[in-house]
This record gives sequence, structure tokens and C-alpha cells, in this order.
Amino acid sequence: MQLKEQLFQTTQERFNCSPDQCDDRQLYEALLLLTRQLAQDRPAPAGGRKLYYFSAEFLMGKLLSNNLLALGLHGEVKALLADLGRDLGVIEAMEPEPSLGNGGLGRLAACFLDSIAALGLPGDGVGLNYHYGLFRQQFDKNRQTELPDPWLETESWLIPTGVNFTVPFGGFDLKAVLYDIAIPGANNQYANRLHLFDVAEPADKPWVGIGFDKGDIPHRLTSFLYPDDSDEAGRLLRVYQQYFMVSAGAQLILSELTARGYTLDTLADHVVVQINDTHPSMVIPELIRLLTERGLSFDQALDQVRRTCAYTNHTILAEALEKWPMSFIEKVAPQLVPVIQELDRRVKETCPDPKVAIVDEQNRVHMAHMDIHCGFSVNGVAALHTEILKNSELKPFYDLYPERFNNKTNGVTLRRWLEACNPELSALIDSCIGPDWRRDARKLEGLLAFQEDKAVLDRLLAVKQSNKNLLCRLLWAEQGIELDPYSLFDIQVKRLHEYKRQQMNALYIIHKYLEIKAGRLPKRPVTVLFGAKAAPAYVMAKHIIHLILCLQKLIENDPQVRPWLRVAMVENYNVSWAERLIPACDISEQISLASKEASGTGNMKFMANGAVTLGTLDGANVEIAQLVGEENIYTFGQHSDAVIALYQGDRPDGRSYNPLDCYHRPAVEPLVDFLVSPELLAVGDPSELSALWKDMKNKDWFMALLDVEDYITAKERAVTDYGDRQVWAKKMLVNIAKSGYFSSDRTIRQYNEDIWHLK
Ligand code: 26V
Repeated sequence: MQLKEQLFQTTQERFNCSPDQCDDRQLYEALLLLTRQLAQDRPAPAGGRKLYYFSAEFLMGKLLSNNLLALGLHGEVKALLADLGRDLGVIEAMEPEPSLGNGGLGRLAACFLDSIAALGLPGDGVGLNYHYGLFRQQFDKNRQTELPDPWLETESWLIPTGVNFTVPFGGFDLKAVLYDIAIPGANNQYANRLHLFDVAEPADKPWVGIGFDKGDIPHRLTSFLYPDDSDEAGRLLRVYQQYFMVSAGAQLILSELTARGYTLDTLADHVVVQINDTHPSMVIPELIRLLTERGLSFDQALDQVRRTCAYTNHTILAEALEKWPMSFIEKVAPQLVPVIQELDRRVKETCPDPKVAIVDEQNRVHMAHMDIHCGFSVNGVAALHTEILKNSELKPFYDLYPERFNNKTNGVTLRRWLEACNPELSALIDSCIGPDWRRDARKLEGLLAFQEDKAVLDRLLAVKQSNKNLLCRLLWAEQGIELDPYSLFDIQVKRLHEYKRQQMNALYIIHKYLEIKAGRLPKRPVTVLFGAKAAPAYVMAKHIIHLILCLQKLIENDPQVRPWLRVAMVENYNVSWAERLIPACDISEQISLASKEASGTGNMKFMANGAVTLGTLDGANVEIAQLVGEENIYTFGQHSDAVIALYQGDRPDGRSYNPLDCYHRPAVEPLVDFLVSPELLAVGDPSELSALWKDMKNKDWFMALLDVEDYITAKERAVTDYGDRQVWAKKMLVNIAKSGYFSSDRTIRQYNEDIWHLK
């Protein structure tokens, strides 16, 4: 049947009317049903081994446009709607965005699912169906507040499967109900699945804020992603979530294995499990438990699991490396305790070094250690990150198992992050080098031939201007933020964390503000945009949001500064805002303290959309710098080896870095002290601002004061260079041309060749 007839049939059956009589909501729902069915009907890719990608987060973004593109129907639907006098963009706005992720780790999982399907590889995601996601961010009195973020409607992308498993918790069993989201592969006929497990009786409203009864596991287990862990009930709930996900997932794996006609002792030949950070690590003892329960010996089970499981590390921050007290496992899944103890005993037998123990002296289980001992692959997510893992963070493990360590530099799906979010740029690229880059991203290098082509460079600048105009219209319409589209757009969007150093960007803003106040006007107007959510219990991160919102307010009300410098923090930054902000960016802020950002993936998206990076030599920035060359990126700051050395020392905090030494530099002190100036205190909360001020002077754990002068110098250089439009456009072009390396198709090919061996 033709698409048009299918749409008519769907609206007729559903709403008893024709498409032209539908309102936007109804049309959205009809398109959802139609697209969902087409994706669901596709077969899974055939293959030898099958991948299960376990992740606590999948930050999918809206799916209608994405799925229409993958199904090859985007153009047709757009035209069909246009015939009816309707706009696909307006219909898409009806779709709620699932907030099933927090940041880069979850968005990476979503990009990976897209590429796995596009490459026709057999691989499914396994996660949880959180009903209220992370949280919806609202600004109130220059502070972040958190609200539940419900995304499930009567009709959603979820497909009920009728499949369920029993998860045995200490003292009670819970049914895990399986829902699927179909992931159609672009340019092929296949679809994989994202498997999301849910409790059978999820709690409905009401709630108070995002507070709720964390002890009510049977109803609340899937309410929120990363429930507040500032008390024991919250931390326990996270362990309940993790075990629920991996136990149901492991049972699914074994039932699919036997359904394919294989015996359990051939698990490793037919299955590979990728453990995305440590949240799913309990899949290791759970698989061993299930295999031994079903007749394998412990040795046989361990051998299979060790050849099935592979672990990706996404951070070296100590506080993010999970260690659960054995007492928690005892309460949540007591049947895992003897398995983990046996794994630990075997490790201690052969490697007595306490640094590599699974269970430490305080009886805590080190999840990453278990992953490394009991898996066949450990990978970092950018070249520098993997080197740091091998040479410092995980050195004792690298000494034990050098062959297990490998690097897989992250990537992003250019189908969403260029084709879909930036159609004007995509059309310009097509007109220069043809459409082949859409299948093979390295073909973007063909753009290098146009570096001296004034007409192309002018069109590139015009596309950027058009995207900036569009962003301004949206920010005005949806958040009441009014910006100058002809100013330079400098953008930092990512989770709020001290190591990412949004506070250092704030010090730049203060520097500019003071300059303008002193009558030294900048070369051109600059707009600094932020988007970030802070973890609800992360006090310092919330202080930094407060600082940025106060600066926004202060400058907003200052007619002397406003024409030259604007600050705006986008409320509730999410994938949809990213899709608007990234195409409109001139300078991409990637300013983490060197060694701390494992990779970054926003940096890659910005580059592909013609932004020029201002960054430290951290994570994948290092590889970006190598690819584009120094004239097409602005790097600054201390290098990772120097930073790592500063974390070793004999000062009371164990470091050799003293922030006061930097603070007392003449160019730095006035910037930091501005936090407690009368001007800022007039708009902000004195206790929050002074807490941040004290922390910056006395602790500055992520060394913003170390790099701030160098940062300001580098940024001023970029702002100056931006003035020569042709020279700048050439930098943009080189960045786009070199971004093909960061396609997640390349990353997934490498995972498949080195780790998964799916086909
Ligand atoms: C850890 C924890 C610890 C407890 C509280 C909640 C929570 C949530 C997430 C995590 C894992 C953080 C790891 C992470 O997100 N890493 C990011 O992974 C990206 C994809 O590889 C990478 O680009 C970023 O540089 C890295 O920060």
C-alpha cells in the first residue's frame, strides 16, 4: 500500500477522520503508529554472534524524524504533509523527548544503536524504562529546581512484547516486563531492538517534587534514572535497579540462546555482552549464577562469561567508579554474594596486590575490578583516555592483562547530528561533493578542495547565519530569551561538573564585563550560551548554575554592557535543544581540566556543524587537534601529564597545586573576587556566591585558576580571528571536512572488528 493510503487508513481507524481533518496531535499519533509498525515489521539482521549492549542510560532524543529517515520515508512524508498544508516540523514538536539518560554516556549508547542497525549488525540494547526520566530542569530565582519529566503517553515508541522474567530479590520476587523500541537501520531493511524492562505495576502519581518513597521497590524501581543517592535508601534503590536490569537481561540472553538451538556451554560463541560503564557490572555474577543453576560447573560458567563480557570505561573520576558495600548486595541479591566472593577468592589467590582486589578491606565490591578480571576486553573512549587508563588509573590491571586493553575513540551518528539537525549545511555539502558522505563519512574530506572557493565559503557563512537566526527565534518563542543573531555565538553545553569548568567560562564573562565597564570595548559582540543540568545533590554544581544565571541577570539589566556581551543559560537542556544549538555555534567550548574528560562527544557534533573548538588537550580534543591542524583549533592550558603530576604532592589535600598562588596573580584576583562584589550580591544569594568564591580560592579541585589566564588569551584570539570572515569560514570548512573520522559508524566497525566479531 502507498504511504498516503496507509496514513488515511490509520487516521480513519484511529480518529474516524481523514488526515486533513486531524489536529497536529492526531497527525503526530498517526505517524507514530505508522512508523512504529513499519520499523517493528523489519527483520533482525542475521548473523553469527549477537551483541547485547547493556546500559543504564539510552538518551534517544525524539524518534519520529530519525525513524522516518532510516526508513527512507522522510522526504515522502514531508511532501505528503505539505500537500495537506501541514509542516512536519510542527508535527514533530508534539513528540515528547524521553529523558532516559543524563549525558554523554547515554547519548553515546543511542548513537551506537543507530550505527549498529545501520551497519546491519545483530545487536540490541538492554536498559530500564524509567517513567519520569532524569528530571526536568526549571529555573526559579536564578536556581535550578527539579521536576519529574514524564514522557510516556498512551501511544509511545514502546512495543509491548508479552515477554517477562522473574527477578529474585532478597525476600521477594519481582516480575520484569519487557518493552521494545524498534531501531530501524538506515539504508537497509533491518531493525534491532532496544529492550527496556519495567516493573509490572509502576507507581502512578502523585509525588512531591522528585521526592518519593524510595523503599517501595515493587512500584518505584523504574520511576527515575539515578534517584537521589544522598541517603542509604537512594543508594540501595540504585542497586535494586541495576540488579533488576541485569538479571532480566541475562535471562533474556539465555532464553534467546536456547531458542536459537544452542546449548549454554556455547554462550561465548553466540553472544557478546558490552558493559557500558559499571552500572550493569552485576551481569557477570548473574550470568555465572544462572549458568551454574542450570548445570554448568563454576569453572565452565566463568570460562563462558569471561569470553562473553567486555567492559567500557567512561571516566577516571574516582567518585564515579562504583564500589558497593557487600551488605547492599546481601540485601538486594544475596544469591550473588557467594559468586562474587568466589571470584574475589580466585583473584586473591593469583594476584595478592590489594589494589586489584574485587572485594576490598572494607568489604566493598569494586565493580570495575570485577569487569576487568572477568571479561576479555577493557576499552577507553579516546586515545588519551585509554593511555591514562593503562599508565595510571588502571595500571596494575594493565600490568596483569595488557592484551585486554584497547581504545575505541567515540563517535556520533552524523545522520542525526548533521543530516537531520542541519539540512541546509547538508544540502551545501551535497552540492560540493555529492551525497556519498551520507554513507561514508570520510568522504567529507572532499570538502578540502573548496578551501579557496569564495562562493562556497560565503554560502557556509550564510548557512551558519540562518541557523543562528532560527535558534534566536526559538529561544525567544520558547524561553523568552532575546539575543543578537549577528553576535559571535560561543556555546558550552554539557552536564554541569566542576571538571568541565563552566566556572572558568564564567570567569571569562566577568573579565569581559569588567573590561567593558572600564571602557575597553570588545572587537565585536559576543553571546555566551550555556546548557547544563546539575545532579540534584551536587551542591557546587548548583552554585555554578546560580553564578551563571546571576551574570545573565546582571548583564541583562546593564545597558552599557548588553550590546557587547550577553549570557544565556537554556533551561532544560536536552537532545532537542542540542539539535538547535549545535548548528548555530561559532565557538565550541571544550575546556575540561586535561586528563578528566574521557572523550567528549559534543565536541565532535560541533565540529561537524562548522564550529571551531576552543579547548584543552583532553579527551577526543587531542584527536580533533591532530586532524584539523593547529590553525583550525584553539588549544590552551596545562597538559594532562602536568595535571596528573599536580594531583601528587605533599600538601594537606595530597596535591602539589595551591590555588591561592594562582588567585593572587593580578589578572586573576579581581575576577574571582567579583563573585562577592556588591554588583553580583545585589542579584544573587550571598551564601551561595561566597561558598563558591571560597571554594575557588582555597580548593579549586579542578584547577580553573590554573588555566584561566591562558584560556582568556586563547578566547580573545578566537574572537579576533572571527572578524576575518573568509579566514574563519575556511576554519569551519576544514573542521567539517575532518569530522568524518568521528562518525559512530567508524567506531562501531572498530568495536566489531576488535571486540564483538558479530559477522
Ligand atoms: C556515574 C555516576 C556515578 C553515580 C551517580 C550517577 C552517575 C552517573 C553517571 C556516571 C558515569 C559517568 C561516566 C560518563 O558519563 N562518562 C562520559 O562518557 C562519555 C561517553 O564515553 C564521554 O564522552 C565523556 O567524556 C564522559 O564523561
